[in-house]
Amino acid sequence: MLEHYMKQGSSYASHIDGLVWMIFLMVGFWFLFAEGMFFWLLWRYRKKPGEKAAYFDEHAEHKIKYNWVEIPHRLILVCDVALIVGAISVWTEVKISMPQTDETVRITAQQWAWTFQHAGPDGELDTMDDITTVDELHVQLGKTYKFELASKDVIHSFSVPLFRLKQDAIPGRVITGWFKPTLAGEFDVQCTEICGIGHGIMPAKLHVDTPEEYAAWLANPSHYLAYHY
Ligand SMILES: [Cu+2]
Repeated sequence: MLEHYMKQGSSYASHIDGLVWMIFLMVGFWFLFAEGMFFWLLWRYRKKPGEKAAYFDEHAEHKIKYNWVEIPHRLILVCDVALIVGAISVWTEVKISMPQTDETVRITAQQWAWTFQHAGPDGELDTMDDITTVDELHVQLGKTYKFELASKDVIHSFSVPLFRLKQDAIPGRVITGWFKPTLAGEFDVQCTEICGIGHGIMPAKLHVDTPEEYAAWLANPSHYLAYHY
């Protein structure tokens, strides 16, 4: 189960996972360090017969305080800078840049279904051979896709865990983005913005096909619901 969700299926999935791991390790290290110090100090300075509680001398202990406060703070600052640089570079790659794409797919969300408009055999959208499907997206392994995401009614969110891709669909706007599938198979798409009573039953299937599988799908119109025109 967990292994299924750990699969990375797009060109940028490992970069996003890298950021998540970076945060996990940084937070994990400081959590263990702080809790470890806390319990060690509790034990080390526990009550002992004949020992009186001592108070810090503000000036004499300055160097100790400096070391315990300043040094961890500087290390945390270095972690923060690394995280900010990593986050900006991954954000730019996934959400801002648009690489050279091979094909465009149009994704329309509505209460409560996904409509996918594929380019068809000619590779162009808005032509006679477009293929429109409901709750079933077909893409080819290794091709780079541009998507145009829209909503007919309320805010939805197009989420493909395999790609580590999530993008809100906003009524009145066409939001563009891209992905490049790197793992063949059948995977989940799910609306991840609560969009009404049918939100929970708004999944779709993503088929990442090899070129042969994709050609077979194109050649058999009974597999899809309707031509666009
Ligand atoms: Cu929805």
